[in-house]
Amino acid sequence: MRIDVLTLFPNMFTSPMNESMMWKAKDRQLLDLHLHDIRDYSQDKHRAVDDTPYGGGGGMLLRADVMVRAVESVLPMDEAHPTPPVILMTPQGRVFSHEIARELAQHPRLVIVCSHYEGEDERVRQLVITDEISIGDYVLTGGELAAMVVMDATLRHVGGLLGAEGAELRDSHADGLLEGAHYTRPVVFRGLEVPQVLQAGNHPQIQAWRREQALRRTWERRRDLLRKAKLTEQEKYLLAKFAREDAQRLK
Ligand code: 6GU
Repeated sequence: MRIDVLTLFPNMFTSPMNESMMWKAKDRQLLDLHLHDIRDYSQDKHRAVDDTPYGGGGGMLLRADVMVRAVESVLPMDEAHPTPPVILMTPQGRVFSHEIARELAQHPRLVIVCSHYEGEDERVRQLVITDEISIGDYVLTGGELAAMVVMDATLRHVGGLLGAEGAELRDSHADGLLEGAHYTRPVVFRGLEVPQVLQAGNHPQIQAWRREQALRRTWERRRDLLRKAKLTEQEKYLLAKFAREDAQRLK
């Protein structure tokens, strides 16, 4: 996948993108990352990229001419190449999720625009932006960290990045549930023992136990996720049991 990132702070990406998974993605040629400094597209003698808003109110906005020139410079201009999604990172976007990461991973190219200051001239959206993404309900000083979150989560779904085949299918959120507990050696640590069922090595029993643990953890921490999860009759029965246990504790 080719990703072009437009940013005022390209250096913010160098260390994170050269470690761990992102480094692996580049090493395996699953990621072809191009960083572009928005300032290079200013034609102003002071390399200015922002200006004051019409109507006052304070703050500075990224200028439409600079931003549109920057985006158009990275878009393929021939018929043979379809226009990639041009994603603006902004707290006003749709909230990023596992599903959106999978959706983005289907594209051979993405263009990611990092917003800054108090935002951008609305005509940037109207002219070149095709999608807007937020990573949650809080405000960051710029879109760079959010862009890295989106790239990391997306690249995990691009073929061959994950070590164990299909590890992304076992992830928290892949089936709508959180993951349960995991253990490695030693069998007893500070008096805490690995559950018997895992030690015994009966795989159908282990599968059933893991599913119940995932269900229990989701019930305890993120009950909102259970409404969307696909559950068997047996699992719905377990949820009813958890609810009864909660009710017992309240008595
Ligand atoms: Cl994408 N940008 C900024 N500036 N703040 C955010 C965000 C993005 N997502 C959540 N907060």
